[in-house]
Amino acid sequence: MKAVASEPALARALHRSYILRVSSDTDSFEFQVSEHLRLSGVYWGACALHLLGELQSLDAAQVVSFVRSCQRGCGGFGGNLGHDAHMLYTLSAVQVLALFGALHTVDAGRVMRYVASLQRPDGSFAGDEWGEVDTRFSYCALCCASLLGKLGDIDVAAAVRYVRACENFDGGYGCEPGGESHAGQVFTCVGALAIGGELGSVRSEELAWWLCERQTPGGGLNGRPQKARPDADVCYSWWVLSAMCLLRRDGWIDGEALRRFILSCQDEEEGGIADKPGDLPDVFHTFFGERGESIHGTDGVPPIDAAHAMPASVMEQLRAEQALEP
Ligand code: GRG
Ligand code: ZN
Repeated sequence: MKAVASEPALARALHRSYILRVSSDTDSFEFQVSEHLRLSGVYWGACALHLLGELQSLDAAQVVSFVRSCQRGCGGFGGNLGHDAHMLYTLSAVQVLALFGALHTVDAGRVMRYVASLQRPDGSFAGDEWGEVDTRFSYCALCCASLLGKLGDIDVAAAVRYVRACENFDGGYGCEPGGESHAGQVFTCVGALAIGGELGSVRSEELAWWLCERQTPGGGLNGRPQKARPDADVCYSWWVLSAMCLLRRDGWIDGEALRRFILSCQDEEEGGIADKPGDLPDVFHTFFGERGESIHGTDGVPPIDAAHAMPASVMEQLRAEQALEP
């Protein structure tokens, strides 16, 4: 009898070991080059472990203590110890604390004073005190405020107005008004509008067409049509798919073809998922690759709250706790 080749599957045990290895091997190349964005690395790694049902493999007290030690006097968080506060790392900090059920260990009002201080009169948000404005930061601000149950601390109506001004003729969104549509920015804008309660303002049909045209013949997703070649990258499983889920049109993507592409990017020997087949894996693409796997509940990856970029179970717990607060 002929041997039947086994179906490719998510290498769960290998990915768990990979994440634990790169989180603890402080001499490794990956660890050294990600020094400036450690807090986001902790978020990607912890979320990836959570999706594998392995969050308990991390020392919660140690992680929470590290996150808290990155908080600066202004209330925001830096990417690592002693680094300047930035909106990106403030969101990562809040997400990691939420993941470990430790949001109560920070003064939410203080964090929100930092976030609100970066909102400008036109409703946009700067990333830090140096003033770069981008819809990524609008998303970070709205997501932080929502996770902390403090949307009332920022001007949500103005924030939503600014994001809507970044919509393009193709239904997509850019980093600022007039900026080219890019799947990453589409995620941040649709996520921001979802959190701000204005998902209804998205031109869903046009945008969902634009998003599903990001799927390449190889099954993977790319970020924009203007590329010289249709270069698929695993992280677009997050940016494209999450926006599609929020628009309730994720069925427009060929999930099986996407799954095959993601599985072809995993390192079958050492664990981890890379951006493209044959590249070296990293924690960022491992998390986003697992997310792509969660689309049809394949490989036991649990559902995700697409707007907050968090496991759905964590969001349910958080909302239940917030409902009990006085
Ligand atoms: C909590 C999930 C989460 C996100 C926080 C930082 C952020 C908010 C969102 C980033 C959104 C974004 C702009 C993603 C794009 C990342 C990416 C692959 C950029 C590469 O850009 P190009 O133009 O890529 O080099 P392509 O693939 O188009 O060449
Ligand atoms: Zn990528």
